[in-house]
Amino acid sequence: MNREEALALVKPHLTDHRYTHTVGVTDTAIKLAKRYGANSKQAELAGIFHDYAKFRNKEEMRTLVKGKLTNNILILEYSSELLHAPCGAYYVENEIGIKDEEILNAIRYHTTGRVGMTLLEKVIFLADYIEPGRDFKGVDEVRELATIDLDKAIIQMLVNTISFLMKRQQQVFPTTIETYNDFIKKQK
Ligand code: DGI
Ligand code: FE
Ligand code: FE
Ligand code: FE
Repeated sequence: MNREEALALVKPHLTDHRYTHTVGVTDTAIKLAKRYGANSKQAELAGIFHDYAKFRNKEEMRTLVKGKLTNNILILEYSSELLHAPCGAYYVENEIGIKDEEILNAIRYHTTGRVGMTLLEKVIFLADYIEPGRDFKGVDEVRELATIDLDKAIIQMLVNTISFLMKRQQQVFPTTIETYNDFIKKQK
């Protein structure tokens, strides 16, 4: 599947704003892949499809988690924003037909990360945060770090995200904390 075919498949599932974000993530992921030695074709497809399920019906996704994705059952106790990542991986495999487990994992873990992330997973995780359309507080510092050190950039991204959630007194999913701890441990 080439870029244009993939973009045409994802577009009907997204708003214009989310489609622009998707193209931004894709191009950022390709750049990060080239900089850090990941496969840029995998980065391209993972970027294009990472938010495939962003606007899927939440009840449909909760039912999917309770049925076929019971490994992810804990997310039902947290923000409904977490559903689109594992459910997206499932839909991309079954509706789009992508079978590359590395691409599917990059989609699956793009919101929370996980312990022991692969290079491709890191590339998508970070690209989602720093793509040019993002305007989070502190994003420029992460963009700067991203040119120098992938793991350091991800640590700063996680500090920002976890702090953001905590300042708003929102729940933080345990995997997000575990991901942060895993990166910190590996820095030492
Ligand atoms: O889908 P995007 O908006 O492009 O970005 P994303 O997939 O990283 O989703 C981020 C959303 O998830 C954001 O609104 C914050 C929310 N969220 C809720 N709980 C958690 C969380 N994000 C992380 N990383 N960890 C959480 O525990
Ligand atoms: Fe997302
Ligand atoms: Fe993200
Ligand atoms: Fe995204």
